Amino acid sequence: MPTALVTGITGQDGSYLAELLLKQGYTVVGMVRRTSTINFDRIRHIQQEIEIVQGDLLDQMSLISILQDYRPDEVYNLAAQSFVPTSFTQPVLTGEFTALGVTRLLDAIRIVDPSIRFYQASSSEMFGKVREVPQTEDTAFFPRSPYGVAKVYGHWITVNYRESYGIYACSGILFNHESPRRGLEFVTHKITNAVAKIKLGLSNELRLGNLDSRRDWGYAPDYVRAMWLMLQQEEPDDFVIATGETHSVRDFLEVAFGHAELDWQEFVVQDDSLYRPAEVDLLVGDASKAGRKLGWEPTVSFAELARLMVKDDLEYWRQQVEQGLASPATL
Ligand code: NAP
Ligand code: F7E
Repeated sequence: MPTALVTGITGQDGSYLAELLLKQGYTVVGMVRRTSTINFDRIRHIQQEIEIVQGDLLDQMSLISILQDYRPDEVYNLAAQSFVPTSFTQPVLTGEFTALGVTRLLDAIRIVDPSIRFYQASSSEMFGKVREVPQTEDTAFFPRSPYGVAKVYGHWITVNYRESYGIYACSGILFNHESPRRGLEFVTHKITNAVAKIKLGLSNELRLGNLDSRRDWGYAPDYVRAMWLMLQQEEPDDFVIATGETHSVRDFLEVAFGHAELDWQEFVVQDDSLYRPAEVDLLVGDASKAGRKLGWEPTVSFAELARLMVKDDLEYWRQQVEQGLASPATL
């Protein structure tokens, strides 16, 4: 049975990827950083089936030791400081995790076993102020945040280790992908969580920043399938993964509030403090290369994505109310 090491296993994508790899018969090793309180919410249901090991992208020796101890066939590097606004307030830390962390891991692979296959979680944020529409693997990068800049570094160091040392290293340029497991600070989950609370009388306001920016939003479980497919090919390569559709934050509000039969305009307050120093206005990806070479296609539509997230948040908050943990009185 092959062994896969997943960094960032406690995150949205790490948890879905671990599920997929377990189904494929892999031994799954998840790297987690040391925290004073355990944050395994997204992997609790599979915790008994995976091996958890402590390590940190900031600590080179921890990476080398993990590779020596577990001898993985594949490494998926999903760990990062992934929230764009935090990258503006903590740009150096973001560079350490999200950029240099990739080099630390690639160098550990080069030292321990260069036959290990490597996946790097690159991002559509690298396109930033887009040079063409839609964006492909050949579109020039123009990042608009310290996060985007760090991901450009991670992308090119992955390409460089492939070319310099012959490592089977792939960079997946993934556009935004969401799910009920998405962090609550990201705009889709922030919205669907607010829809549920408003519907149940637990809240009456949602503060947001720029409603005009457009994103290509897909469903996270579809996107982790693409990661795995990239590492099963004869030759390593880089792929854009996207739905090919773009929608504004306003469109998402319309659909998400609509699913709960609410009018978003009655509840949304625009808050200047939530605007970013530099914005990415329009993203839409062309995943035709992934379609051709990997046989990959998205399966969940924009409206369905919003619906399933609203449904999950409604279920969560209903349970909280039933258990007396939340009530309209606390509004
Ligand atoms: P996420 O939910 O924010 O998860 C990030 C993971 O990285 C968490 O498990 C976190 O651990 C871990 N981590 C952070 N710093 C670390 C460090 N120094 N050492 C070890 N682990 C560390 O992100 P996601 O949405 O699953 O995204 C996965 C990856 O894809 C990220 O690299 C992200 O930048 C990239 N990406 C995401 C999207 C998207 O739309 N979701 C699109 C393109 C690319 P803790 O639980 O301890 O915080
Ligand atoms: O913002 C606007 C905001 O934070 C989307 C990460 O996974 O995807 C994600 O990055 C848009 C932006 O995602 C709020 O200005 C308005 O234009 O959900 P987001 P992101 O920045 O696109 C990429 C592909 C990654 O790689 C990243 O790791 O929504 N927006 N009002 C808001 N965004 C947030 N978070 N909160 C607001 O209140």
